[in-house]
Amino acid sequence: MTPSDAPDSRWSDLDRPPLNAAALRHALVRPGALWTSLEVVQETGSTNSDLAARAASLPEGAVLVAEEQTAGRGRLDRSWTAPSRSGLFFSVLLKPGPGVPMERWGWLPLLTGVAAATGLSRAGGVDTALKWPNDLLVTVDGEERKAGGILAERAGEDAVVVGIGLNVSLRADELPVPAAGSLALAGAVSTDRDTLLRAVLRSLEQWYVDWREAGGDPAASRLQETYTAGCATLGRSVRAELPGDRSLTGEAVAVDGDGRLVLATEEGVREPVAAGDIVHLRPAAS
Ligand code: BT5
Repeated sequence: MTPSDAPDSRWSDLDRPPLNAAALRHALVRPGALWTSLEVVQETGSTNSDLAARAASLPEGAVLVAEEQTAGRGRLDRSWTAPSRSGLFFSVLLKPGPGVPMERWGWLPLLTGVAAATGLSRAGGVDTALKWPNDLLVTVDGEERKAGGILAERAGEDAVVVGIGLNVSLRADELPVPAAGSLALAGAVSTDRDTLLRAVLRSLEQWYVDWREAGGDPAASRLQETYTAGCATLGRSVRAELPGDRSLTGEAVAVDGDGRLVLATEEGVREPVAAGDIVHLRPAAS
């Protein structure tokens, strides 16, 4: 092996420079801003777990970023894996407060998806689509691939920790599962992680503050329509794998006011799905 392709050589890191925590802090953490602190750690198990453990003692707006996670988590005890510095792995602490009724907190993962997609298209020059509820898709060689995932978890009475994992420079031979993709593989114009993280956090701040000011109303904050416009699941024939080993097949026709995916089944019934995994059965019409 030559030094440049030896995975553990220091030369291999030239393609994957570390994040610049001081510059990120300078750009994002200011008086009056949502973001109140930003910490970058070299390695941890899971940024969601770390932030959840500190949720009671930290103010809203804490951001924790890891260069590498050794026990990154997805939903339902699944894992999120990616090589060191190959992407962005971070969590934010949000405390929507009494102005947002708790039944609307379910919009937070969807809001985060909209914010990430908007930020990435602006800063990365890459088009991402949302797969309900929480995946960010990119197109690689004409195929939809998962380049990002979102995990929102309650932390005590008043807080939610939202974690984002995003594949930035992952190469084809590094993909953890065949359905994965990365911004680089999708032809992003920028794969600079500082730039991308700044853009995603700025966008998240804007969407979250507007949504909170609207009392969490997904229509008034235009969240519902923006999610709908960016959602690759809508208009598709899908299978919803539901809790308890049940499944439901139909056409995804809407995302309702509670953030649920509404399926029109063959029996002509409209069934809202609140939680579950969605399998896209047919490719998008376009
Ligand atoms: C998710 O779960 O997609 C949410 C992932 C959230 C990860 C972030 S990283 C920062 C923060 N700290 C954490 O510990 N977690 C959050 P889910 O929809 O359950 O999808 C998990 C599935 O995605 C796995 O079972 C794999 O099939 C697949 N997967 C794992 N790693 C992947 C990757 N790097 N790229 C694409 N797919 C991946």
